[in-house]
Amino acid sequence: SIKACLFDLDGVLVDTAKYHYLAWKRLAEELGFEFSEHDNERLKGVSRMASLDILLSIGGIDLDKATKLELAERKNNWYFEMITKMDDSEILPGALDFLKDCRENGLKVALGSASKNAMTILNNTGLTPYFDAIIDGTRTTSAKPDPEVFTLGASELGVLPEQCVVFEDAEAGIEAAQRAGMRSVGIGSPISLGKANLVVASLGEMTVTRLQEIASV
Ligand code: G16
Ligand code: MG
Repeated sequence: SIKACLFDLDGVLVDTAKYHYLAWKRLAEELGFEFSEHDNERLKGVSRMASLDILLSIGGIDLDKATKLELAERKNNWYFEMITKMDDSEILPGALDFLKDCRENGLKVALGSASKNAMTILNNTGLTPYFDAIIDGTRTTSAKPDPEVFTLGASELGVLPEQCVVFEDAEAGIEAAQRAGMRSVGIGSPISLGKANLVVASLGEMTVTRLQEIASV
């Protein structure tokens, strides 16, 4: 049976994508090109430096490593300024109730995020106490679709991969879950998340009862 839930952060528990977008857009404008919300879709779930590479390719710009590190730091400073103002009103619909439901039913809960800013976001939204383990971008070396973030989460919780369900809004995250040998629930559109065991529009559609149904597939 299912013993643990592993949650992605951005797009599953909170909508920080809008802040990432504003910060990347500002950087693109300073570099002299436009960066649309449609372009931003390509950055979801992707690490900071990989996001910068995508952004620069959209602008047709080639830069050396040192300049790239400097630009990534500038973007992160703008982003950090925005997330320090976050509070619990920015938790996505249904997320808090489902986290409580998991804990009340004795399930273990872990975070599996690519973000190096995850602790700031969890603390500002008051979500930190709901987690038994927190795996974020400061603790991993390989980005999703590599399974590292979820494999580490399961081992820290003391559960087996087949006892875990991963909640993800990104295709790369669903693939990471599969490569880790875990079941997955996609949050968003069935078109892009078709490989998940179940796709829901938000965590508002999830219950622990529904979770055990996934275990039988
Ligand atoms: C999040 C976002 C990505 C972002 C990445 C790294 O991942 O979805 O857009 O590029 O974290 O964030 P940071 O620059 O804060 O380290 P996740 O895994 O929570 O969806
Ligand atoms: Mg995400």
